[in-house]
Amino acid sequence: MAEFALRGRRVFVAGHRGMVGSACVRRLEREGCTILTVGRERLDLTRQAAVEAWMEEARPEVVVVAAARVGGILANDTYPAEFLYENLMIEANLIHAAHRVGVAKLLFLGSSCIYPREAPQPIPEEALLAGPLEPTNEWYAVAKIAGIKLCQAYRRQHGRDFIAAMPCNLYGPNDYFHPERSHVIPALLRRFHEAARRGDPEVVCWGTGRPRREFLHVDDLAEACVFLLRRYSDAPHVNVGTGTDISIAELAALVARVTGFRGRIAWDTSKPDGTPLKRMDIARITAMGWAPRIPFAEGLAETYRWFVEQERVRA
Ligand code: GFB
Repeated sequence: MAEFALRGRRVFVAGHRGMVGSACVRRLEREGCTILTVGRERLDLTRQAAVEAWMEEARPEVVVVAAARVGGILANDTYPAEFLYENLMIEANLIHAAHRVGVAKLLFLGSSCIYPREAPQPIPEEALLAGPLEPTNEWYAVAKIAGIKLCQAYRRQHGRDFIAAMPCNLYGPNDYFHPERSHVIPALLRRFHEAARRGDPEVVCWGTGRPRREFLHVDDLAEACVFLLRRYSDAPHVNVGTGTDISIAELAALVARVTGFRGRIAWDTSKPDGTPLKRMDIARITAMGWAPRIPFAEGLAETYRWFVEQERVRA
């Protein structure tokens, strides 16, 4: 397949202020393309007419759909309407508008939570829709599955080069470090950091600590996004991850070390565990020639330094 050239193209990164979108912008800056972004104060992506008008004016040739309502296990479980409605609207508006203005290439980003709760490990792309979803994030998952299907539908009916990538759990700079609403890494980095500074004897984490998760640094994902934009043009979605996982208890111990917390780690089992296992099979993307580069311990320490610096600036 001939490589899709990004140089000189008008590339719209939807969601450029988020962790994924900002990493894509940083990575695309090295590609010699014109990066288009728009803030939420100027464009509400859940409004179809506004999205269509913006796309007609901006005329992107490439679109990266990194905009989404995201959050950790508790946020997903607490705000099902927002997670389903907003994600459906954002992706439907962007994908349809991209078709209307004749976008040459679109990359849609989903999540490993699209797979059935009891999917075989490691999870191959073919496991999609083969069984019931994990209840804590089925709303988000259903929206993301619809996004994959929208890409496939526009490809099939209109010949559009719309592709989809499914990353595992992500972390890195520009993550959302909220104690309740965020994903496990930013939540624990904040909690352990604050406990270490106060000299608390104990930190409480959620669930049993037994679930296992696969974590990819967002800069590795951004590298994969550029790789797929250039080299991939097919209907099936593509898993993006490291192919390895760790237990949440192991993660908590690592976070304790990184943040200098020396006390006890306790587990609040009234909080949900979520999917027990969700390690992805990354054979498809590795066969194409992509591999993750950032070792987890290094990425975690760097993310912690980023967080500490943000806190210092804000104080
Ligand atoms: O990162 P997380 O919220 O996402 O939680 P999921 C991962 C695991 O960490 C769960 C445990 O087993 C949590 O119970 N955990 C322990 C904690 N302490 C904490 C804490 O303080 N905060 C959080 N958030 N978790 C999300 C989906 O599921 O994964 C999204 O809800 C998305 O839809 C994302 O797909 C990638 O991996 O469980």
